[in-house]
Amino acid sequence: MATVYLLTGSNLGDRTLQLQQAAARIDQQAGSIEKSSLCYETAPWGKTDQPAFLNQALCITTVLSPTALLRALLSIEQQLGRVRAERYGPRAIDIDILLYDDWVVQEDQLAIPHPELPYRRFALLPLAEIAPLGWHPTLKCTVEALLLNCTDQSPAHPLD
Ligand code: PH2
Ligand code: MG
Ligand code: MG
Repeated sequence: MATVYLLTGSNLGDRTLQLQQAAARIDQQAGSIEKSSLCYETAPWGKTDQPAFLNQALCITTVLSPTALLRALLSIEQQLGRVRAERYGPRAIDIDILLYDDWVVQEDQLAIPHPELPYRRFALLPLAEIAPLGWHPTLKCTVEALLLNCTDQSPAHPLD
């Protein structure tokens, strides 16, 4: 059984509903949700002329391998109506694998830890809420330390 941290995100349509639907399907189809962060409203990163995102970090336990988990998550994105368009562009739902135990995976379609995690406050802030002591296996530091050292200062605020 692996412990995995995911990040869900949405900036099109009913963002709250889509994060809720994604979490429900992840729990049914990908692994059992053990912890979830608050939903954070976050400024768009990478391509700034698009609506603000809602992002949420989830901790799941799963028997799926990283590749099988990726397939399950892509299927859930499709079930929720995701249409793949431009890189970093707007999306109804995005589900990314941030950390998979202390595994390092480098394949064509899958890199774990998520390569951009250290540079993204919108991912580190919700992740640090549920896993401050989560371990980054290549940078050899905690999530808390990544957040402290993150140069991205884009606004991100928890919703209650
Ligand atoms: N996802 C992206 C690009 N930019 N910005 C925020 N705030 N949140 C995201 O989830 C996000 C983004 C590509 O996956
Ligand atoms: Mg993403
Ligand atoms: Mg993605």
